[in-house]
Amino acid sequence: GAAVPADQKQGWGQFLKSIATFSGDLSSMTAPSFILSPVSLVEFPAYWGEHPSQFAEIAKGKDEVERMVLVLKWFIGTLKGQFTARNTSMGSEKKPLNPILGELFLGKWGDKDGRGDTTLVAEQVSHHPPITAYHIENAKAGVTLEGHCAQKTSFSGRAINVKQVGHAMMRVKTASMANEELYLITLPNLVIEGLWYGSPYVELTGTSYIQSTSGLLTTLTYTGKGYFSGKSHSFKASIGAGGSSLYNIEGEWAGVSKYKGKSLSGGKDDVFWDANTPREEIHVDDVDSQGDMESRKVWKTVANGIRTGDYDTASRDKARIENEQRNKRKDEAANGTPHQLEHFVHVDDDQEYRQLAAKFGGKPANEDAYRRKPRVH
Ligand code: 0T9
Repeated sequence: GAAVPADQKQGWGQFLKSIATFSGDLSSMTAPSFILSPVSLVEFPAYWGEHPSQFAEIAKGKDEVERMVLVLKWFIGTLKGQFTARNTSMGSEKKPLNPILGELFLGKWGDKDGRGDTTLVAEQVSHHPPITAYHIENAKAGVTLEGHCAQKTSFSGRAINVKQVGHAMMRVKTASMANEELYLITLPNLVIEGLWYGSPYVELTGTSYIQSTSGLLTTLTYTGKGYFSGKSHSFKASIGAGGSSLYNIEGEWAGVSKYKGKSLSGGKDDVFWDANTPREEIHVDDVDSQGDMESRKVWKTVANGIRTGDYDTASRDKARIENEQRNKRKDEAANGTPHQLEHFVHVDDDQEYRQLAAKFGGKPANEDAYRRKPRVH
């Protein structure tokens, strides 16, 4: 295919072969330069916040049913960014930079029309395997999202199958609500296709859930081209209570989706979400005023090399960073001073996850979590 530069065809073939025989952590593999992204995986949690108005709006739902519909709308609204943004900005899915332990991505979406500020704190809480923890908050609205993400990958011969490990928990609490509502959000599986042509893209598969302490459950199923819908990037969602469905939505998560039948406003077959709604980019400090662990500061030289085609400089600085990291870990082991997380605390058995999983028969029954450390005001 035309996507692989002539001088990298051999390297790309070798890379695919090594994926086939390699099990586990793809992020640590060396890939041909044409497929490298200058962006670290620690930045990815920002996709959850790129529709800050929809995030804040969740709190405006007048009851638990409206709030669940709004949580689903916000969730669907994030998918186009999460899974097609690299294709749009760089022509294909690309291999992100593998974050170092403790790497940070900090930023915010400013207030607009009184919706309040939305802040993001993301931290690489494990390097091997790679795990990113994140916390997104709109304090004014009373909406918080906290979660972590890791991936388990396998190769099918044609595509890379990615199982997302981890979950997200959304908290909603407004003055008019007696209790905080929790929404346990599980994550869909991915298939990375288009590998043989050197132009990878993501398709979503399987099922994911949004499970609320209110008793409401949303079930999402994802399909691609050639499946029953015939269209890529498709989904169906059903919001239900105790086995009966209240609202059904279907369509394309990177395009338009509609209610099937009754909609929240009382209409019929109304548009649910139009993914052409512009995403709002997060605001991040200038690299030069960032702290030493902040992602764009850490990777400044590498990212610049990748962007300008100076791959020698990029790989030299990447080797320097990796070397420094190895020495750091050695020193920590020798001194008995293990790395400390800056913004998160690891919990082995997340009680909130356990309760919600039990309520809905969710699997697994328990999971670990990373919780934002209490802040001193
Ligand atoms: C959480 C998201 C995740 C991270 C990425 C699989 C992947 C790393 C994880 C799951 C976000 O909320 C959503 C979107 C895209 C996912 C990435 C797509 C991808 O290809 C990478 C993997 C590790 C690779 O880089 C595979 C090798 C590469 C040659 C394919 C482009």
